[in-house]
Amino acid sequence: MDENRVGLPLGSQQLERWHRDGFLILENVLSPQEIVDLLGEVGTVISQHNNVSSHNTSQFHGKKYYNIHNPFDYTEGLDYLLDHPKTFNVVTYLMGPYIRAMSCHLFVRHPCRDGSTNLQKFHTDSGPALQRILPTRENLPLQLKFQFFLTNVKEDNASNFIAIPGSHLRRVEEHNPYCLISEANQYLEKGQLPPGAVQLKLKAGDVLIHALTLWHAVAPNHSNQSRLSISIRYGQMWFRDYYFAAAPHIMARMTPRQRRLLGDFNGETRGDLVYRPPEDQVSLMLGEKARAFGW
Ligand SMILES: O=C(O)CCC(=O)C(=O)O
Ligand SMILES: [Fe+2]
Repeated sequence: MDENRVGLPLGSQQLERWHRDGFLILENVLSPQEIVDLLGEVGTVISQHNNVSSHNTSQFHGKKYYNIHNPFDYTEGLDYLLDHPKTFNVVTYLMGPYIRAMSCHLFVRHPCRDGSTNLQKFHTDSGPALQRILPTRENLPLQLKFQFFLTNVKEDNASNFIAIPGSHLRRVEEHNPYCLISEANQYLEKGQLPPGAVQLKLKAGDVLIHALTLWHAVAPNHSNQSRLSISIRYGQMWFRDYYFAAAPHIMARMTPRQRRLLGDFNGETRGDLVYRPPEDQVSLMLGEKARAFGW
């Protein structure tokens, strides 16, 4: 298929890398002005969330590395990331139209020398059962995370996302309720990286996509800059949300597509099944791309 003619959002080499590695970096997604604006919004979120521990993960992850839940509660300036014109085509191309946004998190990674939190250990996302459901090329992904980087990560040990390329297809042999992977973490305990692990380098404005079964960890941050990024997790629509029931006043300000992504069917399910969305689901999510994307 001529992907330029039909406007497919990923080229065949990118798609190949995605399937092979379990992650993909989309470069220069955000414009310089968007980065400035989003950093301003992030400042608002950090100050307004006021360190209330039920609004972040600092009780589990510590004061240096934590995730702020649901930043839409503090500003409307991030709403558009849900269906950002440059990423949403990729989301729907990979996942299809029957999806929802399951979470939005602000990841705060301050300078920090030690490596003791679970985030810094190799893990998979989304729990021990999904750890045992490996993706295939033919199947739609169950979930994907899109992470918008707002600061540069150009050196090693600057809070890099560490990935083991191809590990999304590898079965984890043990059961750990936090999905920690001891066969990889034993290297970290010796101050080493496991074989094949890479500390990813990204620029502010790049977006990292990764599969939930990718073995990944976060490097310590020996730089003098906090690493800031915003993560949106998409799942097939029968998945649950993560800390993420958007309040009615937040839904009210959003577009119909953003509301639908947050699980609002406007009372119009087809039949009596909660996961069967209204007739316009495909056109709302894919618009004129529906046929080219195979729907
Ligand atoms: O900070 C990152 O880049 C990744 C965080 C992470 O792995 C997680 O929240 O599960
Ligand atoms: Fe993770």
